[in-house]
Amino acid sequence: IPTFDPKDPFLLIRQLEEEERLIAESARAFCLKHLAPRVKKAYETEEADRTILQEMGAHGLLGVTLPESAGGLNAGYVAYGLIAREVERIDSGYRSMMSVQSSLVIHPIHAYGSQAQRDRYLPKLISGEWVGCFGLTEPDAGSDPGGMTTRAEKIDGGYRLTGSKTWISNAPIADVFVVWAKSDAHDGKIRGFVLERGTANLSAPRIDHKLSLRASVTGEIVMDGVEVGDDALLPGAEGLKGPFGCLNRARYGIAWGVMGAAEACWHAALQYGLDRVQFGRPLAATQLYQKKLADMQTEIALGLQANLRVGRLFDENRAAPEVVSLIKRNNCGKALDIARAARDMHGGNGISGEFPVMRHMINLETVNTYEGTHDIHALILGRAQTGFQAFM
Ligand code: TGC
Ligand code: FAD
Repeated sequence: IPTFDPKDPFLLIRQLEEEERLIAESARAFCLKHLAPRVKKAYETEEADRTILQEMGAHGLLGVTLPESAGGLNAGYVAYGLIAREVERIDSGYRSMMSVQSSLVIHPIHAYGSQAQRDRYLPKLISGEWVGCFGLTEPDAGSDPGGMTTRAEKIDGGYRLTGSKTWISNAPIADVFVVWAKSDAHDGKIRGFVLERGTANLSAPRIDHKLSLRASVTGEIVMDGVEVGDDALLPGAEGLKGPFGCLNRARYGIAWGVMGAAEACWHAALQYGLDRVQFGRPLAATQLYQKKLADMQTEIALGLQANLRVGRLFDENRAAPEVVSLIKRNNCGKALDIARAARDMHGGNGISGEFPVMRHMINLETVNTYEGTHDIHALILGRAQTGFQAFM
């Protein structure tokens, strides 16, 4: 009889290419050495450490899908997803820092940028020397980014940008800002611009009092008439397709990442149940506890298998945005359920920062919301089935 691996029911590991396995192992070793020791304090003190991106860069974890000629590893999207899973196994905030840098800043500059923009920004972003951020959301335009009011007005030799972005990961520590604005010179269409820290009238104040994702810093981007040259425009993207092309990749990475957080919660709950004795026997020997573990194991195995399939589709250029919505939505929702159950299974200890479960649970509230909320992805999938657009 074939043997069952309870931690890897579908033998995911054997479905990976050798290079993918090596990248995942290397990412796991990196995370255990560089991220795990600092996460508890970072979360408590709400300190995002930009040197993390430098360490990730030195370890080859940024921009991995880019060709080697552009400074990447020419690795596929499965490898990218496996890295996200390992990083988020430690903390969603660290995965956030990484996926913004790779999918939302490096990717658009590579895919939509001029050669001069690639030459200027990519080496320093891939090494992690420069930190990037991605400004789409505004105070009055979240789920509906087409309602943005940030404007790029044409001036002699460049553009003047006016508006504000909010809830922007990495913004307060960013050197490079990829921002999206409606451009008067392009019939009011949405265009991307690359701004640099230190430009006059550009600021990025920090958003304080976050109760979630505290190991990653979030801020605003305030553009009070920021003047940039023509060379700040990303030439290769027009309309919402530009930012969404980036979001497809980041959402896919999130689908893997949240399974890492869920696995961390599941494994913690399993260990806790084996160690903790009540009524004269380990909690893990009770039926209810085992049912919860079985549910976790099942949802994680299914979620990871779906991720692998979509990753392969990505590499064949066949991953439709809707299939990315499906795994982003489902995996975030399941991970949140798993984290909540794991928190409960730890009893009173579950609310302590000495255990990772409540931190993951609270982080996952953000991950379920950003990059398209759970319900927005339902509407994307509903539209694809019915042909009816139900957003408004
Ligand atoms: P809609 O009419 O559907 O589309 C407008 C144009 O965009 C194209 N498009 C896409 N292209 C590529 N990929 C996709 N996923 C695309 N979705 C749409 C579409 O083909 C169309 O093109 P064209 O040529 O016809 O103009 O646009 P809509 O305004 O009705 O959109 C509705 C909706 C709900 C789908 C969309 O706005 C949406 O997804 N809202 C969610 C917003 C969101 O995800 N924001 C994320 C902000 S960034 C972030 O959260 C980063 S957190 C990072 C971290 O810390 O990890
Ligand atoms: P809203 O759009 O106001 O939604 C509020 C509620 O209404 C949600 O439940 C939503 O599902 C529901 N809703 C909205 N529209 C409909 C509808 N038509 N039908 C039914 N229900 C609806 N953005 C960036 O651009 N860059 C970043 O780096 C970034 N990082 C973030 C980091 C953090 C920590 C957080 C919390 C957010 C970040 N975001 C970022 C913003 C994020 O993408 C938005 O918060 C998200 O898209 C939701 O927008 P909103 O907050 O305006 O909520």
